[in-house]
Amino acid sequence: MALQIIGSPRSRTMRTLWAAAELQLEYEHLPWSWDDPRLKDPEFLDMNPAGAIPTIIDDGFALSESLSINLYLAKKYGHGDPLRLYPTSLEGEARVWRWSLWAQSHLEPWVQRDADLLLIREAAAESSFNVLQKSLRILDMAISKSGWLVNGSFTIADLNVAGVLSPSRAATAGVHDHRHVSDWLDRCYQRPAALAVRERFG
Ligand SMILES: N[C@@H](CCC(=O)N[C@@H](CS)C(=O)NCC(=O)O)C(=O)O
Repeated sequence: MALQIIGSPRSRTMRTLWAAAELQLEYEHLPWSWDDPRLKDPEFLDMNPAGAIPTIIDDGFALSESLSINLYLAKKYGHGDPLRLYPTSLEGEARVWRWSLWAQSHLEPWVQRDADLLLIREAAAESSFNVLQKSLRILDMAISKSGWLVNGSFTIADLNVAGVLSPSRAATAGVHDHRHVSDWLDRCYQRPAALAVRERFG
């Protein structure tokens, strides 16, 4: 097969699959996802140091960057009748570049924002989970002494801390790894007033 297109259609590879369809090209499609470990193999990084999709191999020539791939494919296969995807004049070609570079610099940053936000969210979640575990260890130690936070009996301190933690949050907070906290939280939420208010207000 002369042309290979590497990349899942659920990625920027869709741009290249679309161009290939417009150009009526035959190709072999390798639908690797953006997180496919093969993208970080040394042989792949030799072709595309960014380790990203789309990447094409056309008769042994490897190229990445979706818009440059499309310019290449259109120039190679799409400048004659009836396709006319690539202008034949110098000026027409310059305008095609102009709009492609404009999209890359003025629209693409907004597209990239989604991926960046995902990474930021993951990093923030990991960091706050670590802080949470440290806080739960502190709480566990405090409760281990008398079973409650202040004066050896239930006070508004227990209500406030248990109220912030709440059973639904506790389920995802890893509270069960902290034996005293887990037991104390159950005792707090089993109190008649806690049961009654949850029964009434859901
Ligand atoms: N500017 C590049 C962006 C390529 C890119 O970031 N592709 C994503 C998938 S849409 C990817 O493969 N990410 C994996 C990585 O960067 O490790 C293009 O237009 O092709």
